[in-house]
Amino acid sequence: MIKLSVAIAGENALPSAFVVFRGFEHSIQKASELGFDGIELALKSAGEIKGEQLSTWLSQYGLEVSCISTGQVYADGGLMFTDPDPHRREKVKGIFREIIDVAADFGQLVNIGRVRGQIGNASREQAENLFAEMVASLCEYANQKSVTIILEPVNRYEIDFINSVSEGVVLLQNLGIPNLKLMPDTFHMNIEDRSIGGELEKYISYIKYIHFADSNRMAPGQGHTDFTAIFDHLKKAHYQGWISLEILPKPDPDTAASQGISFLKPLVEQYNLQTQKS
Ligand code: LER
Ligand code: MN
Repeated sequence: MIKLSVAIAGENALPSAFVVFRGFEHSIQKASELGFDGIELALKSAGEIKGEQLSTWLSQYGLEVSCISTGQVYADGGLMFTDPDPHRREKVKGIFREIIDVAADFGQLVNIGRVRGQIGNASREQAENLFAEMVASLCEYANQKSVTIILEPVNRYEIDFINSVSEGVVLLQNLGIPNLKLMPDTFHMNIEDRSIGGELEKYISYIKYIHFADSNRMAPGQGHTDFTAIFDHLKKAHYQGWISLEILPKPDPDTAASQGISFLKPLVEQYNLQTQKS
């Protein structure tokens, strides 16, 4: 079964936070009214939200947390796993541990996107070692709490390593950590990968969660990505899990979200009907 989610953040999220709606309660209500099954919580720190309050809103509006995403940890102070400064790496590790604690109660998935950082002036080997060290430590912590960490390949114009899904797969194969999986994003895949549906199908065993945005980062249906073909590949691969709408809030958040859900809902309903039968 596929469930649909939408990316949201708190009211004080940075302008660069990559979400459709802002303000936790408002966003949860909107997502519920539009017919989403869940919300993807974009946090800069665990302190932004109280668990009890979140539980109340989720049960009031009948939604789940699909995952906690962490792009703002990077955007908010430039913290990153590959920072050469050990103090800054400790800081980002602490923030991530607290976010993992939240995910233990909500969603059991935490993403690593841009926060992996850049290679920058370091060597690739140096950056990859720092990245691997941080990921191993965080996955060990997350494993005790039944949380899976999902690494997002991000296109070359935003980050300078782990751009394609196939690169992500090689990295996962090298690291061999059971609770480290991939979170492909169709927008980045359109730039970096050989194909979208084909690669998703090929690497499905590494994939735990998918971001959906069209080629222009608008709602699916507003660009030239062939989502029907993507669903066909996911069906062949028996994908079960979340698809999360991570799009530009344009022309405005309400329009973007309703364009997204009205395009995706019939495809997901059909998918779920057909996959239940088979
Ligand atoms: C985060 O999920 C993402 O896709 C990044 O491109 C945000 O800039
Ligand atoms: Mn994404």
